[in-house]
Amino acid sequence: MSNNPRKVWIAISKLLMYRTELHAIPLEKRLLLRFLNLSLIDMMQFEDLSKMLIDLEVDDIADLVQEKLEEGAEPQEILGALTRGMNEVGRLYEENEYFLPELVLAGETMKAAFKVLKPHLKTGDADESSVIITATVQGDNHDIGKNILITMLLSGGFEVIDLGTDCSADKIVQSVREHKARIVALSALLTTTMREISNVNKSLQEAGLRDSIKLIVGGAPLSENLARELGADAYGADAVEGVRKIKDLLEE
Ligand code: B12
Repeated sequence: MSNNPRKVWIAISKLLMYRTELHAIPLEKRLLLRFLNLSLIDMMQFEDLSKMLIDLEVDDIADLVQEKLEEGAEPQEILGALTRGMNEVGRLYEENEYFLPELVLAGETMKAAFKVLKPHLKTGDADESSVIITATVQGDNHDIGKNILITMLLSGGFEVIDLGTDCSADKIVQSVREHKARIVALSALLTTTMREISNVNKSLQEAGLRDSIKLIVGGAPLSENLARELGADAYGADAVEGVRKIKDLLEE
């Protein structure tokens, strides 16, 4: 057994994964689901990257991303493949095939891949430098998507103040005031806490700051309609759309 705590954690997670695979779901359903999903992924580009994420190969994924970049792959395509893998991890979790240890490892695997990809993501130069405040809403600790958005904003020439995860409306209001921000970009991944967005909207109104900022939101459970319903000015389905919409909002 290794003395490296991270390796021990990975080994335990994989053991847990096989244990739950054996008990949780009837074998034939599991095999059919896996066949259908992996077949779909097979038809897409860079399926080896998606599969490596699904298989939680945290130690090897950085090398594969590097290899793809050296072969001339577009960083956006690599990001797309990683996101498809992540979506499949989410589905496996919903189907009780994966559990919390696998979600944690998937997060670590995505972070390892993204570390290599990060310097290659470019969105063009912003002609206007404006402060953007980013945060994940209160009660929510997911930050991988938000951090991708931040990287793309920074590489686009924007100034970003990141308030991290599980962020209260008060902290956001305080930061808008302090930095004279023009954009607040909120991430929400949980249906249970996504309504925090309307709390932030309300707190900004009460502080008399709502008219001076634009509120954009993103995250898996949201949609254009839901975003509007919660009081946002815009919704971004992914980081690329997010950056484009932020540029549009700044021009309004
Ligand atoms: C990794 C992960 C985790 C990791 C998070 C690690 C981290 N540092 O972020 C850990 C293990 C901590 C975790 C914990 C939990 N998770 Co979780 N997690 C995931 C998983 C598998 C992937 C999320 C992710 O990183 N995706 C990849 C990134 C790139 O995508 P993204 O976040 O959607 O971001 C993109 C866009 O949405 C958009 N975007 C995101 N934010 C913003 C913001 C703006 C302004 C804009 C414009 C765009 C934008 O751009 C991004 C890049 O293109 C998802 C499943 C899924 N497919 O989403 C579940 C998922 C979100 N988790 C889920 C759950 C239930 C939990 C837990 C409650 C589990 C538990 N029992 O404890 C806890 C919650 C803890 C908490 N309080 O937050 C559920 C939520 C279900 C629901 N309907 O609410 C999901 C959907 C899994 C599932 N299918 O059931 N999780």
